[in-house]
Amino acid sequence: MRPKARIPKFQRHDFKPISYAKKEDTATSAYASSALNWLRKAEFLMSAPKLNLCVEDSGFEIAFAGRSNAGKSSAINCITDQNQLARASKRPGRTQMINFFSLGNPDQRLVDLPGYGYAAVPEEMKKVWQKELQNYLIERKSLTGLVLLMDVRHPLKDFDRMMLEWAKDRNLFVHILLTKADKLNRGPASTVLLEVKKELKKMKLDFSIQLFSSLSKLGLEELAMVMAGRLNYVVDENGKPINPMENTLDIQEISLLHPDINSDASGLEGINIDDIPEVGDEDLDE
Ligand SMILES: Nc1nc2c(ncn2[C@@H]2O[C@H](COP(=O)(O)OP(=O)(O)OP(=O)(O)O)[C@@H](O)[C@H]2O)c(=O)[nH]1
Ligand SMILES: [Mg+2]
Repeated sequence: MRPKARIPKFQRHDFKPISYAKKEDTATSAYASSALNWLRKAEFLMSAPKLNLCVEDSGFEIAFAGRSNAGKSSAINCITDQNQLARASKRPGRTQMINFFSLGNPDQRLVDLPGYGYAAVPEEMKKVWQKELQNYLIERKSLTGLVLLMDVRHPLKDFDRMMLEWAKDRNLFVHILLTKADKLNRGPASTVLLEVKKELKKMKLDFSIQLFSSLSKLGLEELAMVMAGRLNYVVDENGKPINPMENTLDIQEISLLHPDINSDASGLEGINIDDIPEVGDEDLDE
C-alpha cells in the first residue's frame, strides 16, 4: 500500500513567526499556486454594518485592516483575481461596512474592513464605524489574524502602531503589507521595508512583513501563502482541500487559534477614537 502522503508542516498553522520569504523550492511554489487557485474561489458572503449582524462566528477569518485608501479592497481583488469583488475607489472611505468573503468554504473567510482615519465622513457616522470596528476586533472569535496594510510611502502612522499593539495583546498574528510598492523604485522600497522591520523590532513585535503592489502583483505569491497557511488551507494527497474544521489540531494549536479573548482583550480597551489621525491630502492618489 502506498504510504499516506504527509501534509508538509508549512501548510498548517504554525504559530511561531513564519518566514514567508520566497523559496525557489518546488513544494513551496506548488503550495503557492494551489493557494492562489483556492483564493480565486472567493465569493461575497455579506456586508454587515454591526458586529451582531456579521456571519456566524465560527471557523477562521483574516481581516484586511489599515488606514483609509491604503489599498485593502484592491489587495483583496488582486489576490482573488476578481476585479470587482471588493469595492476599491480613489475616494477614501469607500468601504463602509464589514464585508465578508468565503474562500471555497464558509469556515474560511477574508474580511474587508472600513479604513480608519478618513476625515470626510460626518463625525457621528465616523464614531459609529469606529465603534463597530473596535467591537469586531475585540469580540470576533473566528478572527485569527490581520493583514495590516500601510502605504509604503506613509508607514507606521500612530493608528497603525496602535493596531499592532492591540493585535499583540489579543494574540492575533499580523502580516504587514507595504502597499503601492510600484510607486517607489526597488531600492527605496527595500529601504522602507528594512526600516519598518527595525522599528517593529524596537516595538518588540514579531510580525511578518512584505512589499506588495496590487498593480504590478509584486508579493502576490507570498501573500497567498500566508493567507492559506493562516486559514488552515490544507490539501490531501490528491490535492483536495481538507475541511478546516475537520483538521486535527492539537490542544495548544487550538488554544492559540482561539485565544481567550475575554482575558486577553484588555489591551484593546480604551480605544480613543479622537486619537485616530485623519487622512491627509498626501494619501490621495488623484
Ligand atoms: N499605484 C497603485 N495604486 C493602488 C494600489 N492599490 C490600491 N491603489 C489605489 O489606491 C486607491 C485606494 O484603494 P482601495 O483599495 O480602495 O483602498 P482601501 O484601503 O480599500 O480604502 P477604504 O475602503 O477607503 O478604506 C485606489 O485609487 C486604488 O486604485 C497599488 O498597488 N498601486
Ligand atoms: Mg476599501
